[in-house]
Amino acid sequence: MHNNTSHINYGFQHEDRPPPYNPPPYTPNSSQGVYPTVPQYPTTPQTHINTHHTATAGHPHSNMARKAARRNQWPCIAAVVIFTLVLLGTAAVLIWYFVFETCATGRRCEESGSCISSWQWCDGQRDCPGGEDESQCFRLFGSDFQLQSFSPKDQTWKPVCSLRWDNTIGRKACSEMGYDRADYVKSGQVNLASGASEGYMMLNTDYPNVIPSGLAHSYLSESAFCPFDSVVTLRCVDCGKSTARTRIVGGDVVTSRTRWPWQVSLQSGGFHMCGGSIIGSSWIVSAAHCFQERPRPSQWRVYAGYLTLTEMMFASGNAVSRIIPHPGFDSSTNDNDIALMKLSTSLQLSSSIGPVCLPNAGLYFSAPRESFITGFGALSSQGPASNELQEARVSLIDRSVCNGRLVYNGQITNTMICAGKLQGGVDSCQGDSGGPLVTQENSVWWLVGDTSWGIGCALRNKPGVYGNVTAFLPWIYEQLQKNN
Ligand code: 4AZ
Repeated sequence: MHNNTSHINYGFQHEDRPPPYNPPPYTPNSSQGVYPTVPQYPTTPQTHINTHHTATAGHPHSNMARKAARRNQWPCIAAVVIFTLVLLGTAAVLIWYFVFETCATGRRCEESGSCISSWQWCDGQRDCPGGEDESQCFRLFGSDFQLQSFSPKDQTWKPVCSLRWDNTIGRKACSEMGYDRADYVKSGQVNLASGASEGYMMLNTDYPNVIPSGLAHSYLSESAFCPFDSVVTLRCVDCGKSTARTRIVGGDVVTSRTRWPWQVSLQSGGFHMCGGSIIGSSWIVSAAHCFQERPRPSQWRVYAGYLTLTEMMFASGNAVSRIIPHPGFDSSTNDNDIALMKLSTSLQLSSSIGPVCLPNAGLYFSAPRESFITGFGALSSQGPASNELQEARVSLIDRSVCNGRLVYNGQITNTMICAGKLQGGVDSCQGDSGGPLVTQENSVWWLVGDTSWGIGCALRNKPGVYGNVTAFLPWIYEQLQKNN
């Protein structure tokens, strides 16, 4: 952290359907029109036959003539039948191709590649072999953590009515989102203005008197309203709690363990290398570039709950079981500079060791929002790591400003956020990488970014650049689920 003295977070919104699978939008009315229709042909050429009959009736040589006529008809009938069959066959192949090969009205399963119709996603039944059609069917919305469920019928997110909702199904929903069951906090309720949503999801009347198996989704049905307009709020992990008051000046030594309880030091060979943020009792968010040279979990220890590197020298830290760098990380541009670390054993959460919240859907953080960066990084460019944890107040900087000719001249991608001060003087620096950029909203602290790169430290027009956590949420939740 440089203490002398680099947006708009276009906020990940889970889009309109469960990420990370984004097929083309489903349009119930227009979809019928795109099927090739089967042409309607008569199955027997009756007019033709009748004509022959009437023409030959009552003729003296009628028997022979009729036989001859019938003989003459056969090629005709055969031709029509063959023609019809060929047409039907072609139509069937075209329909099959359209529905399954282009998967235009459905979505594709990851491994098998088979096409599943869009209403089969989030219907509570596993249709894909990997189960991804039922994998991201819940999300949390807004700073009050409203639970939303993906409606297969309307292909939109809908709030969940609190009627009959309990901790059993709350825990189930959190676990399906990727959170550790042990981290579950509570379910609550909030009153939405009447008609605030275009529809709701409600627990079936037989809940909880059903066998407690299957996905939480399979207990939900569409509903036009919620009794008392009461919808579910869900806390899957006790995140974003800090004793920090936001009125402080930038670039200070942190003297309270309960201020940034999610800050960790990632060490290799006994040296502080990078920062990280706790997001769950066994998960850390950091930067992908931290693990390029040391990709193996056994090469790392994670230190949580400390304010100085000296204290850590007398502690053993936590072992790491998995390191998952973003597959799209590009070391030449620093695009997608984010990684997840799973700990071998979960952390004992307390007031000095606790997770920061991942941004919920519907949360937009835009310039010049006040945010904080923390870390054990260098106090000046090329300097040594700081023994003490430092914090600094920065502002989010609009991406178009940060991409300006005098600033980063187009190098800031959608997976990046700039924060700092354009006049210079306050910034993150070497060793702060992977650490948090956080902001407070509704008394909760949210992880906006992970420290990634910059030109020098605290230079004028060269603010710090951070990974845009909002942009990575589909990927993050996918990893949490896979490794739950
Ligand atoms: C680094 O090398 C680094 N000024 C981190 C942040 C910044 C620069 C460099 C931002 O880890």
